[in-house]
Amino acid sequence: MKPISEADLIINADGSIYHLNLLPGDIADTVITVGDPDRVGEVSKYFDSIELKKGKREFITHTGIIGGKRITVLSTGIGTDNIDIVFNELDALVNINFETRMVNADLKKLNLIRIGTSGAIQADLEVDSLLASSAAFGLDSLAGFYQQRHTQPEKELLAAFAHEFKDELLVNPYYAAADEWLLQKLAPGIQTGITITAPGFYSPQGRQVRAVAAIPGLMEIISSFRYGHQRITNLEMETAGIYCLAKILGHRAISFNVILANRAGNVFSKQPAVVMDKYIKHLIEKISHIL
Ligand code: R1P
Repeated sequence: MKPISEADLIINADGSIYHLNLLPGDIADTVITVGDPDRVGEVSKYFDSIELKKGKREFITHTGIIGGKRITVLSTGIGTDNIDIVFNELDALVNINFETRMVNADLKKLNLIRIGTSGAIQADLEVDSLLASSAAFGLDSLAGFYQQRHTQPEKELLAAFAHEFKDELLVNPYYAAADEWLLQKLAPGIQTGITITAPGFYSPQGRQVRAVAAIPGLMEIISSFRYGHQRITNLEMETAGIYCLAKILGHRAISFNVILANRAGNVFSKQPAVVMDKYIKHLIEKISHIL
């Protein structure tokens, strides 16, 4: 094995990783990711103590202790292009020796837990409820740049999904599932479903403002899709990239979605900040007790 080059793995002059601005050792083995940089403090306010606050661009990190457990919370910003940066750099921080630029012999498995917001597409999913993504379809192109191996059942599920679009979908959707262990530990009692990760907020999620949609039937196609007992429950912009890269890099990941909108009923939460705070408190208590 050769050392990873200085151009492929950029380390800043102070020894920190290029975008996240973090040193190896700055992150805990359990990392909560949030989209909004302002949400980082909304999570870390529940820590008993905070040992580190760092940031660069939209990537704000706090590491601290809650109930004797070390936890990091980090903002990713919006979209799977940011997930590409965050997940590769988090992995490098724990699995690459920055002195030798060699991959460590013993690879670390991080627990990566997204606490995000999302819109439901099924009428029976209540606004202000919490959903854990059992799996996700990615309509973005991130997975196309990695050697992601779909199993035969996954290939069949993807083919059935793509078939619904006739020839209208100009991207190759991909599929990735949540970590089973994290689902069992953290998601009992929480509704689950397949999430769609879109490469945008407006037309890629079926919204019509002024720009004319290329796939006018997008919402109908995804909400009526059924595969056995499985259905698509919600739309957001990171989960498929998170599940795909976590699997490729050997980490555990789960994505929790606070349902702020119901697109079927055209309803949006009246109290998004209050609801988010409730679920942050609930999840952080669970994480600190169980993991
Ligand atoms: C869009 O408004 C953003 O909100 C959702 C989407 O995935 C996208 O990032 O998640 P966050 O609230 O975690 O950012």
